[in-house]
Amino acid sequence: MTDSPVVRLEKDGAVGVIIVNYPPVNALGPGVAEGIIDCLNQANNDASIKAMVLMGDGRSFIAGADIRGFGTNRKRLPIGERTYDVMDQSPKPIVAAIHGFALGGGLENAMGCHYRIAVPSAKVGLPEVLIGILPGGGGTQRLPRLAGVQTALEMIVSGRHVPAPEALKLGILDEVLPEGANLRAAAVAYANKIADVRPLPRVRDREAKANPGIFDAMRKSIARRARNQKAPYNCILAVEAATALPFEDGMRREQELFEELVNADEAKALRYAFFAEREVAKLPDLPADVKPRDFTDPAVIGAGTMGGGIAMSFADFGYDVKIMDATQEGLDRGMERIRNNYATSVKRGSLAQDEMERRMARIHPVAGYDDIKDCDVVVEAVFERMDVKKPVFAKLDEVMNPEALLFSNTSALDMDDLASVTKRPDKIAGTHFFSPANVMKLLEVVRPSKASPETLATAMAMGRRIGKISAMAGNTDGFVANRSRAPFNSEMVILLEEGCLPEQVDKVMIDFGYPMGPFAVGDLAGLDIGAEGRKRRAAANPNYRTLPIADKLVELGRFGQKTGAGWYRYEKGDRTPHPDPEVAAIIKQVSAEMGIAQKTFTDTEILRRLLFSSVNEACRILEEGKAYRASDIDVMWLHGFGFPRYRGGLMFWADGIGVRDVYNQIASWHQQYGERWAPSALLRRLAEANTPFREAKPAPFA
Ligand code: 3H9
Repeated sequence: MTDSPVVRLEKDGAVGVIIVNYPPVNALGPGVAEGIIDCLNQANNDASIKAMVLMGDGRSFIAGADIRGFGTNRKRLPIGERTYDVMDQSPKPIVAAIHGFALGGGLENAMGCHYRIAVPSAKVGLPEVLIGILPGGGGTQRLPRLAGVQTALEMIVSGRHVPAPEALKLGILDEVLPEGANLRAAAVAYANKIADVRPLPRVRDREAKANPGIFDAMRKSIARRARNQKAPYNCILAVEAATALPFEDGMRREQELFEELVNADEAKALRYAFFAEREVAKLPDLPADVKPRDFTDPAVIGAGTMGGGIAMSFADFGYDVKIMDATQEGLDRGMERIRNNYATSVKRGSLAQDEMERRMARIHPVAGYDDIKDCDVVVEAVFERMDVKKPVFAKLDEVMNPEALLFSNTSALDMDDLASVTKRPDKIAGTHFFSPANVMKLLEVVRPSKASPETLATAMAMGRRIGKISAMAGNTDGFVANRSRAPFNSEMVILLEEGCLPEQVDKVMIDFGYPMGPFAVGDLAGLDIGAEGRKRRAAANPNYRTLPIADKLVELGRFGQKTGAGWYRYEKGDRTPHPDPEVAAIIKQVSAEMGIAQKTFTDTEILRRLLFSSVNEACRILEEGKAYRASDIDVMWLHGFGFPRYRGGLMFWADGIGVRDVYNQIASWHQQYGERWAPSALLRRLAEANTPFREAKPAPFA
């Protein structure tokens, strides 16, 4: 029997098997809900069918509503006529048979069924909050009834994916099949077994009871991370409604709270971020048939902070990884640091002790090049200076299997120059991890001119295999992430020259949504590091805008947290930044010496001075063909710099202001401040045509 192109009904004895087929992940795209309803009705009208199974073809059960449909005019079925309503009315039992993912509308449909079984690798969840909405298909009313209010609250507010074995314990699933079982056969057998059970166990008929204090406690616990956002709070209100209202009224309340969110800026930005993160994996100018190479035996050179973090990333995702250092002492210290980092996670409760031991056992310290010569990929993470990296690459080229890929964790050096010391420039790329490398999600893959498509595809895939979001960047000074951020870093210090204080700028950026202010971040990273880069750039470019206040702090030995003083002062053993009158005095003195007039700034001015400078640089990066898309730069800002996700990213945020307003402001600052604010040619063109940044056509990748 074939009914709709995206959902079909097949008969298996007395069981009607309803199969969703909407590749790649069975989102509830056009026609899917209608198709399910149609099949349910047919099966209920067929006297030879005693029970039904709902399942998905291909990779997944149902991954949720079709996110592309939100914010469009696509009509939803009204309450009372949805799949869940038809399931509730069904006189015959329905079994959800889950593999892959049952997320959002997928889990909501599964909870509309009378029974739920799954394969062990399946995951279930209500991740709507992550795209700025709430479960709008009864999830906020059914999950508290099925799994208890506290569990539902935690799952809906976090949006986390719950593995099947845990979902079984939480009461969301009725059975998890043994490894390797045939899901369809097991589901049909299950349906036959329960075909005559009456009354039918409907989730809606259960009660959701909770201590009312848990809702305020949840609001309090998310206050910091959910600031400026509405969706997490509406999620809490909707679950609260499940405990206070009869089911039908709760459904209406859920709908009202959903409608408040779905077209708001927060949801638009989060949807944009979701698709930008998928787009960034696509490399449009590589041959379509290029395949990443499989790798099994990675090595990391350099056991410093970055090398250790990179080795941890491999170990965290199941790889055995070798790590070496120039000296035994460096290697011992590096292994000690890795152990301490894991131990901190164990102490915090985010890692189990036995898992820590398993991960430690995957990191193999080795004495020299001979021990890594058979590895298939190497990530070099030695000191960030060309004269240190070049001999390492020359040596690697000499000892490694000629097929091995050699990657460099550099944050700024010329990858073509580095590749030139080897006889395999086609097998070399940059892999720029962000610090701490085992925590930060961004991996910038830097593309030297001779890298082969396979090398680039493998570097991108390597990042994804170790839990990173890989983004391709051109081989330009600072690559894409740091280059687009550099003007922001200068502008924040220039603001001080004109009358701001570090704590004032930090407050504006925290209010905007950053987890920390940029001056506090500078203190964490170390002010001496930025000073090195400035010296190098000033030597290369006579027009380079120096930052005398920052240089003065470094001159005074104020390197940040590690010296107890930087932009802020720190008490011994405490990382809390305290505004420092000494810094205010230095700022005043240096500004006076520079003869710069002092003024006061509004929060909006501070925000725009920082971010517009970077928008302009991002346009230059695009016009030079150093990035594929504006949205790739947004992904880099989200995962490299902690830009607030609910604002979409740097360029999406700028689009919210409007390309013409951004251009006019930059042009006016160009008049006032000179060349550093010269608008890029691409920005001017976009403003003339009123084309949004996210639709900018960059030059071909160079
Ligand atoms: C919801 O359900 C609301 C309800 O309460 C009802 C309200 C009325 N829609 O990520 P991948 C695409 S809200 C549209 O690379 P993976 C994705 O863009 C929804 N498209 O695969 C990509 O396309 P392309 C709640 C979707 O294996 C392709 O599928 N559900 C959707 O790494 C492959 O995706 C969610 O929030 C979708 N729902 O991860 C789940 N899902 O190839 C969102 C995927 O053109 N999805 N696509 O780039 C995910 O988290 C992951 O995609 C998933 C698979 C874990 C399922």
